[in-house]
Amino acid sequence: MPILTDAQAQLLRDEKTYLTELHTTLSELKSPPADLGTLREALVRLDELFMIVVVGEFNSGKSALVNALLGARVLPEGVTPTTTRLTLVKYGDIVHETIGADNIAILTFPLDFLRELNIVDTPGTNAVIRRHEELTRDFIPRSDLVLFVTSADRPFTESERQFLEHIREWGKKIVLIINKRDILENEAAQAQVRTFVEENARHLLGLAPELFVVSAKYDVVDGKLTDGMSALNGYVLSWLDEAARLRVKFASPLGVADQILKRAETNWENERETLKVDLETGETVEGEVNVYAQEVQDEMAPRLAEVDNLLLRLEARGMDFFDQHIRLTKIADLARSDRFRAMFEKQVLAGVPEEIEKRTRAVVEWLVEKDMRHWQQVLSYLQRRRRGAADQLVGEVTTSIDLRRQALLNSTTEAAQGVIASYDAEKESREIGAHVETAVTQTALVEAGAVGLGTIITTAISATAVDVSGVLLAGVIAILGLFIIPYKRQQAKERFKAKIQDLRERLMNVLRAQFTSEADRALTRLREGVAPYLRFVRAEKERLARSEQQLATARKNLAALQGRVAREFS
Ligand SMILES: Nc1nc2c(ncn2[C@@H]2O[C@H](COP(=O)(O)OP(=O)(O)OP(=O)(O)O)[C@@H](O)[C@H]2O)c(=O)[nH]1
Ligand SMILES: [Mg+2]
Repeated sequence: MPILTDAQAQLLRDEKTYLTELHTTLSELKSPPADLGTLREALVRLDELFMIVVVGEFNSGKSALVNALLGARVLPEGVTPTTTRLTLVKYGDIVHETIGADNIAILTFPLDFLRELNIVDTPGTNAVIRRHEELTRDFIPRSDLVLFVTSADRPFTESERQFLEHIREWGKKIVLIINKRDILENEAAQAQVRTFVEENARHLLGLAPELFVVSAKYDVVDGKLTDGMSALNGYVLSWLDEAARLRVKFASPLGVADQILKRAETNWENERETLKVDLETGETVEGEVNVYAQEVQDEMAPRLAEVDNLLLRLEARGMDFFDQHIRLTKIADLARSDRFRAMFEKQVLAGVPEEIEKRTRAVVEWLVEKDMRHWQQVLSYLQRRRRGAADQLVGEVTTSIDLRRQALLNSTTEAAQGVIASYDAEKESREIGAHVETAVTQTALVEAGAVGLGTIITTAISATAVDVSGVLLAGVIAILGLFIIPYKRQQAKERFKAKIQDLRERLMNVLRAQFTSEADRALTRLREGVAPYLRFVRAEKERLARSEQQLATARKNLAALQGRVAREFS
């Protein structure tokens, strides 16, 4: 680095700080190691010499061109793909080649301008040896200025267009060189090629880059450069001007930062798209669970009401029975309580315990069926998401997040599948039914199979017991008809009503409590089943919100630095 002004020194420090911070941010955001490496190199490059990198398809004459600039044929030239490794030419008192880090050849050469500029010869692109192109491609971010050499006999090929695009993405300064001018027959042909290359380059790069038409082989006369090569040499030497060099030197790492940041932004956008699908699935699954909870809540009451109605009808039948049978005309029946009891059981009670059991069982089955159905729904959502996520894994760069998502979807769907596969509705109903039964028993409502009805009958009947013989003997039938029987009837009805009321309350309470706890259990199981995936989705959402912030800050700071560089070297 040449001597810097205070402002430039500050700018340099800020730029280094920025690149370091960006590196930290992007490694947090899991940018690919290659990108992070490139960023680190950009930082190191700030302290290195200005680097001119010569690129182009194999056989276009890159090595010949560097040789011409050096004024000596130190680099091998050849018609087949010749240059196999990156060769950095730098100043040295003697011509000497060593192999440095990254398998890059370091060639020292005693030429003054090399004290300020390094020149790099690269393996050609579009050669059968694809590794050559890769080496050169990966080196582009490290360059400050790119000399793009195309051969006059095949100017601007498709592969050259692609490669040029790659260089442009890194924000590098590009100079175009049409080599082997001598191959073209006349000036008209030269002009034609020049126009063709210029137009294509303008189209691709947005502006026409500087362009030289040279003959690396023949623009050397008596050891002196002529024509195009002489002009190109002048151009290279013009970079000895410090201001020009500094401008590119300062801007170059920011171009690299811009490109790597762009990749991270694109990656973020892709992740957000994926998250969108996860969020949708998460919402649908959560919605399904809530629908389940709501449905159970809504449908429970009418279903229990059906059980309750049985008791209400029983009450009504009982009232009727007492009205019809506690009468003077039925005094004979009344006198025989065992017969009265049998009639009551037949006309009022018949089938009620079985009905209650049947209805309760229906509630159990409803609950079990509902549970099953919601598991199946949840499973189908998860499966759909799993298929989508699996498709995404194919062919693309897989991140740890992708793998984690897939693992979670796998385990969650497997858990759901497991629940469904092992779902024995009958067994489930039996178990819940047993729970319900136990609960009902524990409230002492069941008595010899009948739901507390025995007690009811006993209390109701005993109220009707009439000491008929004594009354008859007293010969006061009128009193019996007018007062005692209606009183007994009233008493029986009231007691029966009270008993039924009590029974209804207790039965409803215990059934409601039992079914609610069964439903809660099923709901908890469903919630717990999908919880890991939902937690993942929430965590992803938070992570992406944080990275969005970090990327925005990095982007803003980059723009500020680029502005400062532009102003400083305007
Ligand atoms: N006619 C003509 N031939 C040239 C010119 N420049 C280079 N050549 C020849 O083109 C062939 C390729 O030259 P190189 O310098 O090896 O080409 P390169 O671009 O370095 O090729 P790779 O290292 O394989 O990528 C050699 O035979 C050179 O002699 C030129 O200006 N005119
Ligand atoms: Mg070469």
